[in-house]
Amino acid sequence: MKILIRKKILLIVFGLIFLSLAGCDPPLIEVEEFEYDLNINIVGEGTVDIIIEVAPLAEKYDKGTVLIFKAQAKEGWYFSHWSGDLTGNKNPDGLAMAKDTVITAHFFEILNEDFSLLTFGEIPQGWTRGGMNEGLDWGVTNSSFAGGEAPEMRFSWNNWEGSSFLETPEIDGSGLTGLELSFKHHLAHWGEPEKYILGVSVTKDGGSSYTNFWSVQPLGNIPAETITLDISSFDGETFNIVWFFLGDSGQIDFWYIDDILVTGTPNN
Ligand SMILES: [Ca+2]
Repeated sequence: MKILIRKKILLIVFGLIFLSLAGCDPPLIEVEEFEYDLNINIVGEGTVDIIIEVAPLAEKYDKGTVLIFKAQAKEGWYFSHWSGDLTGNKNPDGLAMAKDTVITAHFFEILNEDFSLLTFGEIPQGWTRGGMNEGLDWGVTNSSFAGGEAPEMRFSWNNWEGSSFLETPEIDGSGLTGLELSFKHHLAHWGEPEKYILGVSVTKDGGSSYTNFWSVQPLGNIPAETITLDISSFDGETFNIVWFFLGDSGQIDFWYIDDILVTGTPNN
């Protein structure tokens, strides 16, 4: 959003008031009013409402006009802070117009991954994959079996026995409480029951230790479903989330995952 009000100096001349006194110079009074540019920039996704405290909403902001800015994050996004002529993280916050003014509202996501804009076999930037076959059995594919919109993430069968994982970048949970993870998934099973485990774990020490939040030892196919997990034990922490396969990869066909979302509530 960008609001541009052209700076203008109004020179109002009151003059030529002729009094009845012949021969007097006419009195000249100059009144200057300043009107300033206001530019609002957005980083991330959200909007900024402007509330004017002492003047009606107008096209131009006079010197001294008090403006209150209210940042409103789009769903799944969070307000972080102001920068420019307004700083800090108070919301709403305001200032009195005293010069051309530029403010930036910063919004952030915790984690919101729908795997869009990726091509076959890729993983999102900053994510990692590893384990058996160097994790190359994980990759984006142009389908929607997990219940989201194509493309989606897919773990494919192979003929090794062991473990393989897909891991998010570091997620910054500082200043957040009530963290929750949700994702869609669908399992296309292949062979014998109970030959492998699918799971989700979280680590805050770079993989030295993991906390398991969900796992299943499938007996057969799992229809598309959404899994929601309370991961609030990681409130305020910096952490990575890991999806893992453990067991005989010849017994699975494909595991599809989509629409991974982490939400929480800001402390301030
Ligand atoms: Ca998707």
